[in-house]
Amino acid sequence: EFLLRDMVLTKEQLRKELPERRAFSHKGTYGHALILAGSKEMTGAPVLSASAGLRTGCGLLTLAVPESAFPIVASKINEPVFWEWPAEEGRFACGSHTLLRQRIASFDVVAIGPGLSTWKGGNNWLREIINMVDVPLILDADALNLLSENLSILHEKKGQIVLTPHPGEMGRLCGCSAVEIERDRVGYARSFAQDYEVYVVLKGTYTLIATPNGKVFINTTGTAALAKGGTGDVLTGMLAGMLAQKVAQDETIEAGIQLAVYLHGIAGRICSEKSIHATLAGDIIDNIGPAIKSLL
Ligand code: NPW
Ligand code: AMP
Ligand code: MG
Repeated sequence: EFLLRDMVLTKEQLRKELPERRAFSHKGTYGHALILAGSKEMTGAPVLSASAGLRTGCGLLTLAVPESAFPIVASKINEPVFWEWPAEEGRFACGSHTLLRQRIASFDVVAIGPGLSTWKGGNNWLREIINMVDVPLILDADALNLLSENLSILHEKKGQIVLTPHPGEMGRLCGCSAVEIERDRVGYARSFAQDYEVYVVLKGTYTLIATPNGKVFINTTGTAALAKGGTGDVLTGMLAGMLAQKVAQDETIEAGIQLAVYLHGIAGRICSEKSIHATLAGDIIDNIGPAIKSLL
């Protein structure tokens, strides 16, 4: 019981980790995040992730979407800079390797996955990116599905990696069912994190954060108001937005991951005060500010 209490994320511990907002600063002080998201059929997910990232406080955010989805996505949101990615059949295609490598090197954090969909050759596309990125890399949603075709590409990583599976995605990664994952959440998250030396954020009613060195933290701020399409895409954006600030200030990513997960739950709780049924993913984004404020 004592051990369990130690693992639960608390307000007292996390409020010290909030990135400062200093008077003498500018957008460059707070980091530049890159999010690769969307496909022809899923144009909402990139918008949710990008808005959530900016609301969480990063200074700059670039949103890369396949060129086929670009006009729709760009018409929905003003704040990110866009990267129109070469597309094949509405999905991300491999571009010029040298150009890609050069451009990707300028970000403080990269997130891939919301609304990507999956396609033949997608695992190779992901492998190229894993090989190029030496800053923290967040893999979510379809990036996890592409990854599960061949997990060994994780061994080619150059920087720290954060995976954010829900139990269904975790089951695909581990080659078992979501039900089996739910029976031993701590066990699956901890072993995967240690075996592949990555952070695993196993989402659910009590989201777990397993670290590469075997620690596990539990978040209890969530609410069933979050049980709605798009809330995971919001979490991915929040992780990118938080880690961009942490990395720009040269700090470890562990506390950044904890903060994003904790605040996502608090934003959900604030929404649930109005209605636990009617909350939309976009409402979670609108309440990131109040959630941060509640920590101060
Ligand atoms: P079941 O059968 O429902 O109980 P998928 P996805 C299981 C994008 N989105 N506990 C679930 O089980 C995402 O970013 C785009 C237990 C089912 O088998 C992705 O790119 C939106 N089981 C893409 O859609 C808004 C759980 O997992 C499977 C579980 C597909 O993502 C929506 C479902 O997962 C969406 O975010 C739990 N807690 N959670 C947009 N507006 O553009 C899930 N499962 O097949 O990976 O589908 O998560 O919807
Ligand atoms: P995704 O399935 O990727 O859209 O992610 C859903 C998000 O909502 C994750 O952060 C989950 O932890 C959270 N969530 C979903 N249902 C609940 C619930 N009943 N209680 C707490 N958090 C939830
Ligand atoms: Mg998701």
